Amino acid sequence: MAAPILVFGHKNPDNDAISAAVGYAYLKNELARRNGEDVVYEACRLGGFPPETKKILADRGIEEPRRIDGVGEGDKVILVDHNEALQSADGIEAAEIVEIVDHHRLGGLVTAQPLRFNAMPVGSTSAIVVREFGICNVELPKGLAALLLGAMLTDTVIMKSPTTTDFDRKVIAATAEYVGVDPVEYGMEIFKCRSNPAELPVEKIVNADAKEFELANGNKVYIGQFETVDLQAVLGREAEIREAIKALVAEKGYQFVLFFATDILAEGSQFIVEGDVDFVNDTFGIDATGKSVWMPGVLSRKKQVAAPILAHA
Ligand SMILES: [Mn+2]
Repeated sequence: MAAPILVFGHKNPDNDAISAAVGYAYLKNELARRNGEDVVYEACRLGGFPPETKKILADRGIEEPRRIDGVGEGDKVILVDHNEALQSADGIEAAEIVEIVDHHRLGGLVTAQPLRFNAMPVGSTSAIVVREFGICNVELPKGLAALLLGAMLTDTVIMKSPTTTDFDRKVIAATAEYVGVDPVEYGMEIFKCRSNPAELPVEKIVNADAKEFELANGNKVYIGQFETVDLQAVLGREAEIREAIKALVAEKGYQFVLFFATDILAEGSQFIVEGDVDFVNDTFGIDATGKSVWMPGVLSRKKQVAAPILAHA
């Protein structure tokens, strides 16, 4: 048998990146079996587990996806929850991308071969994956449904994020009913099983959910988000966080690093910026020079943070 087709989400994987990969690999294997195709799909991940993902996988008896660091010539891959080379596996330019399932902006990857590209402007990749089970008429196992539901709830911040669409609300409601849980209660449980920010190493806070982006001028920036039910515990570490992101600016040559802690209960985020702070100040009309700034209503990196930064000339 040929080598497995690798299915993976972005670097510094969040709950959606890993859950969507596990769910989509399962669906593709079921379809391959149905069609008698001699091919295997393997869910992988490009980094450590978020605590909630590890817990749901264990609770539901689902095998943990293997960690890979890079891909290369001859590898066939399916990208989920991203489509930008900067956020993908090292060596992605040499691999063959056979499919993409995503809910982000287009970020510049070029392919040699035609591919299946399933993109929707919705709250999570996992919701697109659940929809595919329905379209393909493949039964979604309850444990996998619980995993994907968890990812739909973390990616939409329990449906509070402005990225949440009617489609997301419908898929979440139907999946929660199928699993037999209340979606809001289940979502709160998931957020609470994240580690206490007072006890985490500062690198984990800064890098847990961070992505690189390239500005129009070719410079790279790093935008990290930490979602929490305990904002004060994160802000108690502000000086350490500032030192850590200052070091990232120096080491990696980022134009700036923007770290923001999102309070999912108060529904807003606290910005901490190092590097070219003026760029961020201008983009948002704020003064984050040497001090952190509260941004009420800001919950989505994609829509409310990265998009305005990338649009800012
Ligand atoms: Mn996502």
